[in-house]
Amino acid sequence: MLQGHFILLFFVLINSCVYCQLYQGYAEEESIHGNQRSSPKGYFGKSWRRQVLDGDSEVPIVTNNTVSPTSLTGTSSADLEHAGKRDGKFFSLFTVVKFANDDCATAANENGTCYSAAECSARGGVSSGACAGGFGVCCTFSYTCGQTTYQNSSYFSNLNYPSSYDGTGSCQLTVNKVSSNVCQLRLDFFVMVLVQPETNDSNCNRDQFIVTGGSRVPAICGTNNGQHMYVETGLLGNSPITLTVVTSGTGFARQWRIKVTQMNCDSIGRAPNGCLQYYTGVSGTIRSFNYDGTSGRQLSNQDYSICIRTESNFCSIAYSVCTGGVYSITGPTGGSATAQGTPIGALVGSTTCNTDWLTIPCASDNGRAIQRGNTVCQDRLCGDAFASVVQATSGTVITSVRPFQVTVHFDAFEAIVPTSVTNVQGQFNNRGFCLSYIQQPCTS
Ligand SMILES: *[C@@H]1O[C@H](CO)[C@@H](O)[C@H](O)[C@H]1NC(C)=O
Ligand SMILES: *[C@@H]1O[C@H](CO)[C@@H](O)[C@H](O)[C@H]1NC(C)=O
Ligand SMILES: *[C@@H]1O[C@H](CO)[C@@H](O)[C@H](O)[C@H]1NC(C)=O
Ligand SMILES: *[C@@H]1O[C@H](CO)[C@@H](O)[C@H](O)[C@H]1NC(C)=O
Ligand SMILES: [Ca+2]
Repeated sequence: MLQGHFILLFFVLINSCVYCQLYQGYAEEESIHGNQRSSPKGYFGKSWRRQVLDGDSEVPIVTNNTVSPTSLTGTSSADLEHAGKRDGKFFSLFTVVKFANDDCATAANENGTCYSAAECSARGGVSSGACAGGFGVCCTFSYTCGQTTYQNSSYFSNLNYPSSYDGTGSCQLTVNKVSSNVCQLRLDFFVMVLVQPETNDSNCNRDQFIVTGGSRVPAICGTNNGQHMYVETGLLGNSPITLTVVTSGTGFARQWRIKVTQMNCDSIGRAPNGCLQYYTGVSGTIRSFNYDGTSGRQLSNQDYSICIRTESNFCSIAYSVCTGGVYSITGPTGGSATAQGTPIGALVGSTTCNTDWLTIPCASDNGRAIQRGNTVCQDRLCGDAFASVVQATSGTVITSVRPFQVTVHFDAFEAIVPTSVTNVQGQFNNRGFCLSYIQQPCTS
């Protein structure tokens, strides 16, 4: 359609303007990637049929001879050549600006996709702010309950977002692959505030965020702003993935806005198989779902892996509790409904850690298989202090087993244990974990 307009415009110009006879409708093309302009692709005055590649947009603009292409952005050797032409025999009547459909920042500082204004509205997007040097609009695609998306980088929000939602319902977004080469979805929870888990066993029995149609994803609830998940869609078949937010009962202001990015099978940003969460970078922070250093409780029924990309020239990784953060995944013992019992410290091994634990392969306090007290490294860690040896306080845990991975196993119970019962495996008021990681350079 755009091209139709373009050709029409071209003829109108040719038939009505004096230059056109003279210069034979000389047109040129500018390429812009994001805000960077690359070399003009060359003149195409003789070639009237052109292909617009998927992933690109084109905007025809009418120019005078007074408009300098160098005013778009920067200069390049192509510009000099261009300027020479303009000053010499030829000058342009109009230009077709071509740009990639890259990420852009909207006026509200969300990530959008750069499209021409016409494409943005044709695809059902909302434009907010300019991109591609002003030739495109930063376009976002927002969906809410009961809708279906066929669009990469879609946002799924509660009804009337940014207002909150308070009620009972099941709100679903159906996500179709944009191409058969999509293997994963990345879900970014910019805002994710649901009812907290119930207080007996910390199960999500009122509200839940669930994913169906792809790889197994734990149901979550509570507050999960800033968390993310990868969902495997499978290469074969084009069956959609469904994102569902179940809300139950009134008296709580829910709010969510989830970005859904489709990942190509061969994308370098793709998470390795089996990783619900995937982090890159030499250092960072990993947290359990519904983590909140003061009030959030660890969610029960969680089984998933957090993977960290091994950066080049790094051979091991050190984890420690985040500054000002908490770590409590089992313990303390002897809790009651109202009082915390005695802290149990760090516990290790599969005999002790048999309800809720983290698996960090060959975790040790020194990065070697034999650690303090001549004990061997441990795979399973639990308790209310984070260490690879049994001790009262948290320490640093190092492993050189690659790929770097922390596997979470939280069972279905967080019993408030009656005082009459001996609480062998204290599971009371657990808050989950926040761990900082730093990759350690290889030493020869
Ligand atoms: C064309 O040039 C005139 C001045 O010669 C200028 O006022 C006008 O804005 C220009 N039009 C475009 C589309 O650049
Ligand atoms: C936008 O994308 C960048 C990188 O892709 C990311 O770091 C940032 O958090 C995103 N922000 C929003 C609001 O989407
Ligand atoms: C929590 O435990 C109490 C006491 O056993 C029970 O009465 C109540 O129904 C339980 N609540 C839930 C949500 O399981
Ligand atoms: C979806 O958009 C992201 C950028 O936001 C891009 O990295 C990814 O390749 C796109 N996916 C597909 C299937 O084109
Ligand atoms: Ca538990």
